[in-house]
Amino acid sequence: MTEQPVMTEDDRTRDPWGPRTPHAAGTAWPERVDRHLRDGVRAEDVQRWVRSACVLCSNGCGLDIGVIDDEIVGVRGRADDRVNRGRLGPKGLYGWKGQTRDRLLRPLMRDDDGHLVEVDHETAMRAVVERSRSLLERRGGLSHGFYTSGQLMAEEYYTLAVIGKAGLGTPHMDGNTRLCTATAAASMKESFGTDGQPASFDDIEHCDALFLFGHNVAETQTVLWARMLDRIEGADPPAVVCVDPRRTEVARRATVHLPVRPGTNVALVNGLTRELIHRGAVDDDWVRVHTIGYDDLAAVVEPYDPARVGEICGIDPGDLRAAADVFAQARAPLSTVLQGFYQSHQATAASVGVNNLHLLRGMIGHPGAGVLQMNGQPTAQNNRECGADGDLPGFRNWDNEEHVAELAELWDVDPITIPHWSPPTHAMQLFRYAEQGSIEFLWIAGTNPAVSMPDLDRIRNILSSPDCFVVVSDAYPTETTALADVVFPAALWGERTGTFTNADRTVHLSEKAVDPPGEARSDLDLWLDYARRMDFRTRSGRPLPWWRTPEETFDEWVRATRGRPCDQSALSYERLRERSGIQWPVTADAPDGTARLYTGGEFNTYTDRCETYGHDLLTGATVTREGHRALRADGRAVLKAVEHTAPPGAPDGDFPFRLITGRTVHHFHTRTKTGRVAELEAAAPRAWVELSAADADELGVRAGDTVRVSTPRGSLDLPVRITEVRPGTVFVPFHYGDQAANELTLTAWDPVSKQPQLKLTGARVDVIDPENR
Ligand SMILES: Nc1nc2c(c(=O)[nH]1)N[C@H]1C(S)=C(S)[C@@H](COP(=O)(O)OP(=O)(O)OC[C@H]3O[C@@H](n4cnc5c(=O)[nH]c(N)nc54)[C@H](O)[C@@H]3O)O[C@H]1N2
Ligand SMILES: Nc1nc2c(c(=O)[nH]1)N[C@H]1C(S)=C(S)[C@@H](COP(=O)(O)OP(=O)(O)OC[C@H]3O[C@@H](n4cnc5c(=O)[nH]c(N)nc54)[C@H](O)[C@@H]3O)O[C@H]1N2
Ligand code: SF4
Ligand SMILES: [Mo]
Repeated sequence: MTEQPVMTEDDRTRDPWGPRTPHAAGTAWPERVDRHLRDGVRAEDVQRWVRSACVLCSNGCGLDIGVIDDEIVGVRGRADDRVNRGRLGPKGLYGWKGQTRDRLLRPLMRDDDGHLVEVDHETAMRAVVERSRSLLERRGGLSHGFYTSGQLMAEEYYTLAVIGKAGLGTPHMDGNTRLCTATAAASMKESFGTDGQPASFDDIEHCDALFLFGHNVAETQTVLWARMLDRIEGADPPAVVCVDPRRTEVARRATVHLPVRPGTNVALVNGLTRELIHRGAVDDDWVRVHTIGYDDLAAVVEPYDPARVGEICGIDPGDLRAAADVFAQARAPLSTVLQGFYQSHQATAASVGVNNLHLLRGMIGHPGAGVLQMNGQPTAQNNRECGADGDLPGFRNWDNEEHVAELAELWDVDPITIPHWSPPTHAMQLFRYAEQGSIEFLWIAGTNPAVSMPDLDRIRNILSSPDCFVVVSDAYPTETTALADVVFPAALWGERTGTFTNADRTVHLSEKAVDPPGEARSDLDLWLDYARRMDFRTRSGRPLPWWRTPEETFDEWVRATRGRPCDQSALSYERLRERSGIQWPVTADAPDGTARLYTGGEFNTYTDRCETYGHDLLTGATVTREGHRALRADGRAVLKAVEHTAPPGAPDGDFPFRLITGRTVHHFHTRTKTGRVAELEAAAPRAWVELSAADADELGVRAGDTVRVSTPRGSLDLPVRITEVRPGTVFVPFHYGDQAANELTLTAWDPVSKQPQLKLTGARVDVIDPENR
């Protein structure tokens, strides 16, 4: 192999994707190594390069952390990594710099006057355990709730799942993954029987059509977009179809852009499905052998002719036909789906609709053809696999007694301890229980709900209520730690060892590079310490959990996956040190991992194997075990569709605009890291609102003017940017705690995945008289 040039000095904040390495269909993606070191540090000064992967999005780019004297001084992409072949984007290159500023160094506890004051770990943990014990005695496990993250490590989620389910016996446990990728999981469970990404990023090299449904990949997974661009600019480029109300960078490079009216995705996918059927593009033989539900599906979509879809979605019917032509003719279509679909009122139905398109053509499980129901956060997949989002570990079905019994056996506890009498509590319900007083102990780790949850005024009230004891572990002071009763300083990425899994099932090991600052501890250590003091025990009297180190925890976790769709039983830290990124399943038969699922057209829909018995996509009503058995899916994928319905909180006379919210390339979420990095902060220091030129004209405002954006929940004064957003729609980034988009959003969610509707609120825009500002 020839040595690849190392790209160092380019300013990746201005050129997020870096230079092109175009290549032809079916050929390997070339390497290009990106590196960034602290000012004044030369590569040869670095004493150690420590194996890791980036934790600033679900792409999971492999990288090495450069260390001098117990300090992180830079990062370098790993050329041998299957995900990025050396590349890093702006967050990956610069994000680590935020880890060295303003860290929480000691635990905090609220004193009698209501102030948060520094205490030692012993005092803080003793207070937590006392409160937890007394509640457990008085009220039982149901008084406890846990709200975590998509940014911790597999070892941490699994340990928490065991503590919550086998120690406390509470079903009140969820992640911010509910706001993020609950719909990815839900849509795959409905169609294929279990969670688990069918496709591989390698499919980008093989596809001849790329469909991006509500996914602004150019800004949110910059390295994945670089990979797509290298196909788009190479020989035999794929056709690109973009579904997004804004003319994003993806839309600019698309063959067809469908700028749908927010909240109408189901009408769109129904229209595309009908077009496939009417074009005779359905692979009848494949559908007959490998799916169920075709007749009902065809009946539901039939009324969605291009004219009607054009009207509902506000798009040109000719563009819908053009997009359908691309899908109908593709030899290997690859689709990605993300928040434009997930954070809406019919999220699961719309995302299942994309699965349907692939199933109808048998375009799944072979090179280039497949679906990526994307993740967003770097470790969202682990939260789902390990069961810290309420699901049972290993994609087990809470409604299946045998699955519960397997876990009881594994953990050596009575099956009755493991909550399985009702569906796990989803995040929005968890906060509702805290609001109503039934949850009196809430442990929050690795998330900042006082900025990221909808309807913030309500969330702040819940967190600051004296009736709920709130424990928060975070690395920085945040809007959420400010409302806590106890705060633990957390060790961050690079300061502890653990594993995480990206959006195409690739597991990486991230090794500890430096010590955490002050008294910061990993979430694993915090939860193990809590469990020891609570003295949870197995049936035979062994401490529960009985493991101590990250590696021991990982070995226990992979044991829990044996025989399940996410089987990682042949994976170990040792293997992960040999190879940069391995895709599960990893078994004795497939020790190097598995590129694609469902290659033989057999799905996880057997009643004894599936993760859910399914739902009515319209109402969310659950299907029973008997109902599922009667369907006789038995390894066949499930086709299902529903009518488009009007979204709650849609525009009306007082609030005529459609407000959508989302991301910008330079910041990650609530900016606790990226807001502390000079390069990224300078690139996007404050919030704004995007208006179309037509709406700006109508309102009589110019770029830079301040307008007031109001909804029934609140209002924000924001400077205007004029962009190519669809007229009638306005966009606000959600990153800024001091001007939080979630002051404006509503409490509403998809009936199946329970993912909140963060992408649509009726809003008004008023010009602020400069005199009265
Ligand atoms: N720079 C950056 N990258 C990130 C993150 C970050 O904070 N910053 N976060 C990571 C995480 S956790 C996630 S979940 C991902 C999210 O990644 P994306 O889903 O790509 O990001 P969003 O900006 O939330 O939403 C995507 C697009 O949905 C469009 N949209 C809004 N409403 C609708 C609709 O009704 N229909 C359709 N079809 N589209 C609509 C928006 O215009 C927007 O361009 O990004 C990950 N990567
Ligand atoms: N309006 C609107 N709202 C949204 C969205 C949207 O598009 N629009 N997107 C939603 C989505 S997809 C997501 S993913 C969420 C993200 O929302 P959040 O998860 O609330 O956002 P983050 O800023 O990533 O918060 C993570 C917190 O964990 C801390 N942290 C990082 N690593 C660790 C660790 O190892 N241990 C501990 N204990 N703490 C750590 C960080 O400092 C930070 O405070 O926002 C959701 N909210
Ligand atoms: S694409 Fe995602 S994982 Fe890769 S460097 Fe950027 S933020 Fe990190
Ligand atoms: Mo997310």
